[in-house]
Amino acid sequence: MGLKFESGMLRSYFIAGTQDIKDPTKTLQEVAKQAMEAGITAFQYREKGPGSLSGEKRDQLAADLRDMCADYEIPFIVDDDVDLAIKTKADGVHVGQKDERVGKVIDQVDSTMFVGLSCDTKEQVDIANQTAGISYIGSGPVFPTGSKADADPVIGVNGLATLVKESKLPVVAIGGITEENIVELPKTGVSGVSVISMIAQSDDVFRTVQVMNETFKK
Ligand code: TZP
Ligand code: MG
Repeated sequence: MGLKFESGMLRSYFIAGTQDIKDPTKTLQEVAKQAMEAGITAFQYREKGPGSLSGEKRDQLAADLRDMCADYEIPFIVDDDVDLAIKTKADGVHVGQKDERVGKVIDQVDSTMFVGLSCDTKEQVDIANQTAGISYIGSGPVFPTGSKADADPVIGVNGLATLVKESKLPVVAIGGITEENIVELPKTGVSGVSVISMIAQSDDVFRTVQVMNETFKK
């Protein structure tokens, strides 16, 4: 526990909650374990939107996923819930611009927990550059996404490249990334990609993770 942040963790970053597993024959634990076995470099637990769990069920699932990440020595990151992050001794917590203010989150967590922030404008990146305690930025949606109902407008590959240039922090791309369009992303300077459906709905998780890791080879 308490893995120290490094930008290599952003290479193949899988984000998911129960709502993202659409195949009724699979569980999130099964898909997450396959993804870890295949070599994802980070996992974010994001239980949000229609079909998501709450209360005791969510807490138990978070604890299970936390343990799994520890076994595979990859960071367990909690989306937008500082209390859950603290309770599960998460390695990191990720917040968006509409979530709890990032300054407050940085104050609440101890220095061993890293903080990620979503930024999709130059102004937001500038503020992140000046805020001590942020480890990385997530930028997007790069392409149209079906996984977030309230997603901001698409920024495109050029928009992403502009934000990377502006950022002093490592950037991970998010939103609508597929095995086809991922090839467009290394040239933007991002450290890697964060994906929901590309893995959660993959017909071959091993192949998918391999594509991610090959695209962002060390
Ligand atoms: N934030 C911006 S886009 C997005 C989030 C959480 C959803 C990404 O999901 P997908 O399936 O990889 O497009
Ligand atoms: Mg959020």
